[in-house]
Amino acid sequence: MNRISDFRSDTVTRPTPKMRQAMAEAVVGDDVLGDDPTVLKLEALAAETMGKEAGLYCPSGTMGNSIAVKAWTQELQEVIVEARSHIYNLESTHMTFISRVTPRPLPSSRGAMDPEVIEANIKIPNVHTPKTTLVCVENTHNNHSGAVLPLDNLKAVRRIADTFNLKLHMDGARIFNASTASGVPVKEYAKLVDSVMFCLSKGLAAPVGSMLVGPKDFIEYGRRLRKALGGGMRQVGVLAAPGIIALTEMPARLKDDHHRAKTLAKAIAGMPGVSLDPDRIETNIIIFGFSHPKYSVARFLSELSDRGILALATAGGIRFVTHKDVDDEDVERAVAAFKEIL
Ligand code: TLP
Repeated sequence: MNRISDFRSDTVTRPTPKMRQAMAEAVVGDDVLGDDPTVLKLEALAAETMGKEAGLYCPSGTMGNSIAVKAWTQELQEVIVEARSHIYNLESTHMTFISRVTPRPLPSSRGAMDPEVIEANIKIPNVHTPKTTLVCVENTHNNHSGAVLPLDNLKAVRRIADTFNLKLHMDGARIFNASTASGVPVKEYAKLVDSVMFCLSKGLAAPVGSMLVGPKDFIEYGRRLRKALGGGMRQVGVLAAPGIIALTEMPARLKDDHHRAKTLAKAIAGMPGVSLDPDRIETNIIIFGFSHPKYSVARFLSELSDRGILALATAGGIRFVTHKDVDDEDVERAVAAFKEIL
């Protein structure tokens, strides 16, 4: 079979043999009844890792974010989001559909919103306007090419949130990538926000699942919301077991993904049609603009695919993501395909 180098996302990572073994051997109960020991262990571990009171195992990152927004808000309220954030653009409008709140998208510098602009957009309710009650930040920022949210910016946003009595939620789908790149421990990020959602099923390679962590009463209410959204699962310890391995053993290897992303970015920057500054690649996501006289984005992706290289079109151009299941040879194959086509 011809080799496929799959750079579409770190969501494509397959469970490791150790994860599959753990799935086979997982001790399970009924998690809706609250007695699946493996899920309880994962939830406690997630809370402890982030320095929060409690954790909730969710089927997806989207559900974790949906629960957080719903738990922190009420109807007739407004939520400040970053204009290119995943929670605003890529989660099927759950803010309006589930929480019935208005998202207020704000511009940013590579995912970091200006605290003064946030402050200027906080609404005091009157008969015309909703009340602002929540700010959502994303770290790393997917659509800003995996940019790490600067700690100083997060601290400044926290100060605004405290001043105006707002909650602060972090979509930390890739918070371990952020921590790996910046050297800032995940707990440092987490202590500046009220809740964090992070994914086990991206670079950490678990087959399924994301964690929501925060205060105990928030998570207790979140558990009810998860059930209402159809996310209560029964013998789900079989999925939590690889999640424990993801959380404890997989963060250490993310630096390899970052290194490969940098190598790939340096090699393709400057090729005809590619607009990319490799210095901006901090983690495992490369987004580059593509404009070529001969190839549209779709045509170029199809040429790559013909050579066994998979990537995705995105708002800013084309996205390549490095992860556990692409190695140095895959990077070399991708670079060779670029050279051949362009
Ligand atoms: N991102 C996916 C796609 O939806 C784009 C990907 O391939 O990167 N927050 C962030 C920052 C994300 O990147 C994602 C998934 C989610 C939340 C949602 O996670 P899931 O897919 O588990 O619902």
